[in-house]
Amino acid sequence: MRVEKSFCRLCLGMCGLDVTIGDDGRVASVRGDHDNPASQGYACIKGLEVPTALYGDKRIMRPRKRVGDSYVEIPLEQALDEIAAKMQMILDEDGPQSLAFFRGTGTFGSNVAIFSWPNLAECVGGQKFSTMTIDQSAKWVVQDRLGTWPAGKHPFMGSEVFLLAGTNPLVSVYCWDMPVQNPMKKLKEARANGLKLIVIDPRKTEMAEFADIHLQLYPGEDAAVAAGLIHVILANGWEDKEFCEAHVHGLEQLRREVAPFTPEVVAERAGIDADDLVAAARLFAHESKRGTVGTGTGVDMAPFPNLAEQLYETIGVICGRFVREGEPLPNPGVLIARQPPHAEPVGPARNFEKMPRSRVRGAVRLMGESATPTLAEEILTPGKGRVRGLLISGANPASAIPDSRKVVEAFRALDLLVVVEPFETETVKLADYVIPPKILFEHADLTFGLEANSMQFPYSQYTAALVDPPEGSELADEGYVAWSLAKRLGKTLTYFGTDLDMETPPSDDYLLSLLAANANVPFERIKQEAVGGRIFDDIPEVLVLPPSGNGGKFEVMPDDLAAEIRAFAAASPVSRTVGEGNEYPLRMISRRIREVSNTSCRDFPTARKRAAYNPLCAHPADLARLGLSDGDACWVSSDNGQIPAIVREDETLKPGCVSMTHGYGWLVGEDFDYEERGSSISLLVSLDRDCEPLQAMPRMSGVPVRVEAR
Ligand SMILES: Nc1nc2c(c(=O)[nH]1)N[C@H]1C(S)=C(S)[C@@H](COP(=O)(O)OP(=O)(O)OC[C@H]3O[C@@H](n4cnc5c(=O)[nH]c(N)nc54)[C@H](O)[C@@H]3O)O[C@H]1N2
Ligand SMILES: Nc1nc2c(c(=O)[nH]1)N[C@H]1C(S)=C(S)[C@@H](COP(=O)(O)OP(=O)(O)OC[C@H]3O[C@@H](n4cnc5c(=O)[nH]c(N)nc54)[C@H](O)[C@@H]3O)O[C@H]1N2
Ligand code: SF4
Ligand SMILES: [Mo]
Repeated sequence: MRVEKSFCRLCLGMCGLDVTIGDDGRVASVRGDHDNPASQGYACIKGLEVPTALYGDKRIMRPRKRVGDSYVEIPLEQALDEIAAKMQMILDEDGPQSLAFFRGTGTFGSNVAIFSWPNLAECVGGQKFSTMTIDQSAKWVVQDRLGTWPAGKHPFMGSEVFLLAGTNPLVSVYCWDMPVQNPMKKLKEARANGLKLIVIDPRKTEMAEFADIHLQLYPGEDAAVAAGLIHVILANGWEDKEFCEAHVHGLEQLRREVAPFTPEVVAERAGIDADDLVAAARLFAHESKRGTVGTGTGVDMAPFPNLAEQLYETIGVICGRFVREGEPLPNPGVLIARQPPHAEPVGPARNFEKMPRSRVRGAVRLMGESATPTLAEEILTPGKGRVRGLLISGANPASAIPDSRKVVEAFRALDLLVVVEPFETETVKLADYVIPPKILFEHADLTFGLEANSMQFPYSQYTAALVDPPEGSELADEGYVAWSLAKRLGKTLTYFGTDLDMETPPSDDYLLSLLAANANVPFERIKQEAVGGRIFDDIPEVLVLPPSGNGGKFEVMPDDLAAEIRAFAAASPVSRTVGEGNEYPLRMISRRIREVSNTSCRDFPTARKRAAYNPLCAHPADLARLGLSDGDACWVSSDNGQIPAIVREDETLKPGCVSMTHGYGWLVGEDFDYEERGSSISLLVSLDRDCEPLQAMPRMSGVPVRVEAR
């Protein structure tokens, strides 16, 4: 028996763990590491059950090849030979655009894997897809057309005020703008130091419980609320005039476009109180000087995501809520050494206008990625460049992409479907080849993903591989899969600008050392000193420099945004299309729960016990009107499909809104029992209608639905 330090990789929290390893060399149990300086003992229920992930009966132990409706196990090298031969055939016949590489949230589980698929796509010339374009693609659009401040926004810790819209980090352990490790502790510390919180969410969430002001809006009305906040700020002169003068372009256009969004108009549209809106604007812009805005999936999955996201960001911009000249960066960077930035914006690059648009639907490419909502159509639409081969890593798109009926139909039409995946999933059921990878404590890793995402202090953790893969298994290193496919195709794989030696397979440690090539702390020192997680407080401060004079300006009302805000103003407000007398009187929103992560961890013991199926949560007032009560069986229908559910009464929801957790159900077309596996809300969402035209983002929140007794 021995106890080793490591970290969980089931979500981006990367909580520090004490891992107890038995004499049989297997992980016996884990617990939160109280000595870890970032997560400070926290680990959620999923993390505590990782032995199930490693040794449960849903783990795939050996590579598979599909034969008809069944599969056979084959050696890894044979699988890689056959996959490479099929890739080559597609490349020869149709060119690189016919190969697509899809990366999902499971690659957060391995910081080598995060880069393997994009790097492989690049060396082959194939199309890159990821879950980002069914998640928070609006954030990429906004960076590209508003501009950015290289020194970053005000950090959460030390702020007087924070506005959080459409995010619930206390459950999701995920937010771009708030430290997420042990989020409750961080929140309580910040509150004790005087932080005031504004939460904008249709549900009184775990986060909203802590809010000083909670604006409980209808989903899809964020653009109205954000425009209303800007309207009140500008009307009262609460903006940072000096900052706007120096760094903002288009303020007068902004003032003009938000003029119609008076508190009364916004209150009526969004179903909130006009006084609360004004109070929120006052608290944020007039009564506080430090603190900014953070948004989550709620904003980016509802209608008008680009507009709403950009207006929220604009609130921080006009109030100048950025790390300024002479101030130190909150995180000088451990793995990603930060250069001293100048105190000025980088103006909008509008790169999305420069890349060729997609073959179908004309969707833009963001950060070099094709739009995932168009993937099914890319496969189903004949013609040159049709996607014929799809290689997936760390994702379960047969369930996670909305409109799974269409997605599954498309996946069945592929000539080659490969998935690198440790567990039985819907996508595995469809795959021609399945390669199971080493996971968690079976491979070395770094907390690179955490630092790249939200780490607001100089923290890093390294873990070596602690245990061997289970006996009798043949599991792949994810870096090796990408390397050996590239090698078989006669290509050279590049990691962070370094061409790999294509004769000797790279070790995980070598790939991690490339990841740390620009680190402030040498990789060898991180390996030695950060095994239990460490805050490197000896890294010199990085101070923000004076403006160089060559900076750009934030564009707060470009023409495309103006067109969007006018279209939004002309569209029917949700408050007038919700409720009795409408064909679909209710609005469905997402509901993340601690027991599962998207389609993952569904088979862990606690999830099976507490959350085997996903109930339809609704406010008692709505249930009374529907003649339904807690525990009743019901149907939920949208204009795209119908799913079974069981009702759960929930007073935290805004009346008119219902919620269900996504990632449940099973493969479309296969029989299963709702009480065993729940329902897939993906079936309610359309990939064709109600999409944001620019990047084809479907309406995944605020979906109009009807609920009836079953
Ligand atoms: N209706 C609706 N649909 C949604 C959402 C919603 O809110 N509502 N949310 C959307 C969002 S935000 C996202 S990001 C997507 C998520 O979409 P996906 O990323 O496709 O969903 P996950 O279930 O997280 O899939 C991760 C997969 O990686 C596997 N995995 C775990 N560890 C490893 C590893 O170490 N290596 C590899 N290779 N694989 C591993 C897991 O077993 C799992 O099958 O779903 C989206 N779908
Ligand atoms: N336990 C668990 N953790 C997870 C995941 C999981 O599935 N389970 N998924 C992971 C992934 S892939 C991601 S991307 C992150 C997401 O992390 P978050 O963005 O924090 O996701 P949620 O917790 O779903 O919070 C979204 C909030 O938006 C609200 N909302 C819905 N519609 C609207 C709207 O129109 N406007 C506004 N203002 N709010 C709205 C919802 O009520 C909800 O409270 O979480 C990650 N962490
Ligand atoms: S929050 Fe839970 S699943 Fe995420 S890293 Fe921590 S223990 Fe793992
Ligand atoms: Mo996500």
